[in-house]
Amino acid sequence: MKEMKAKRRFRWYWIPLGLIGLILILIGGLLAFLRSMLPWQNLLAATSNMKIQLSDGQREYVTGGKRDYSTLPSPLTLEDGTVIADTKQFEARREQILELFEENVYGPLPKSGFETSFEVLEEGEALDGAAIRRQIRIAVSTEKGTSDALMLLYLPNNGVPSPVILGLNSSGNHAALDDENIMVPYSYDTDGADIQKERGSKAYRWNIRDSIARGYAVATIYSGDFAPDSGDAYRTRVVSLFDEEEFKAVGAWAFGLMRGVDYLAADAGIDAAHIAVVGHSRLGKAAVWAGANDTRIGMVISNDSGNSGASLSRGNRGETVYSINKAFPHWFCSKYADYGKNENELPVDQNLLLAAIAPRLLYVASARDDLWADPQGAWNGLMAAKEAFALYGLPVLPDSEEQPPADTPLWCESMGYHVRSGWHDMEAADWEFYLSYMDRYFL
Ligand code: GTR
Repeated sequence: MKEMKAKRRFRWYWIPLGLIGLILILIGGLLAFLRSMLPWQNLLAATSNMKIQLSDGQREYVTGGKRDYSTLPSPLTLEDGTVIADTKQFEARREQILELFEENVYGPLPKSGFETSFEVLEEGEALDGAAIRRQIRIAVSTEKGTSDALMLLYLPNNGVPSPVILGLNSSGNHAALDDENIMVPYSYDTDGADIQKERGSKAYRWNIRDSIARGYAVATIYSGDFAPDSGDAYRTRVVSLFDEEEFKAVGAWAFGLMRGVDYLAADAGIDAAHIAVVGHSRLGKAAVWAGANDTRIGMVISNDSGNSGASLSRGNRGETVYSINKAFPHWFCSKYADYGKNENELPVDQNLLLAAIAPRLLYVASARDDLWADPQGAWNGLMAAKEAFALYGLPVLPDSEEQPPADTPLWCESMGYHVRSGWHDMEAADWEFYLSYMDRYFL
């Protein structure tokens, strides 16, 4: 009798059942936690980071429906209702826009109190004689010290000053092309890295061979040489030269791009009137911020720059101001986090930053499956920026609530847009559009 009772008390399947129950509770807890951070629509968009393909219905759920743009600021209408009527007034508005972004999003960008110097460390023929490779040490100094970065530059070997495309990379200069002469960047962590294997591993992202063949120089610098992309490490390089607490990683990358422009504008092999800046994703945010600030940059290319890049914060799709500040507090000034879940209170939105690039050329590119970066929000950002370009008498893209279909670029004399089919990346197909656009409208 006693034995039977003991048997009833314990059954073997209680263990798996208990485990399943525990797992369900944990999953439920995790979902509740995630949901407290982001709406389902945005959470579903995050699956694009794992390259999980959504069905058409799910995609419609993520991207469709009404977006609240009722408080979207306008580039040409000030808060008090004043309408900017000419380009002279817009120049002042542009300054105001840049200040608002310093104050609320990216933090201050140092404009004085430092010196930049250059040293060509290495030079040689490359790509079977089609190019000249130059590697340049860019040093920034203040009274607090010096911080350096290594620029890799390929120029067409054609004896004429070339237009150039400059961008930061996140995988090291040596990943940009399979060329054993490429030096490893100063701050690149070589611990456990197989440099030989990494050489050229991101060549598709930099398109150097093809760009050279088409007459364009390409320059790239490792973003970590200006600010390593993590926690407090972002403070260890160029940021450490300034006392400014709110000089953060995206600001340091934009500052770095501008120091790259300092060099390029002085290199006799470069046509300084035709300097384009490109950036993918987080480095696309930096490219847009640099491009808005630095009028020496003749064309800005945003590749999948997403939230805090070309995509509007209002409307709240994909990545949000809340989630980006939670995940990457070292990217932005601390005040930006106050607008998490509170985008409508932001005195700016990304359309104003795009407008600050006018009348220079602006190209915004998205990828169809990159829902986290909110392609539709980038299109809406461009649409809400274009009045600034029109003010300069430039033709702008026609009004449309819908972005164009995949792989069908829309171009005009002031701006270009395409949505490439595929995932979050910068690929040969993107470059094909960029270079063809540049052939036609930049040169
Ligand atoms: C994501 C981040 C995006 C984007 C991206 C990237 O994790 O949420 O804002 O910057 O990284 O840089 O690839």
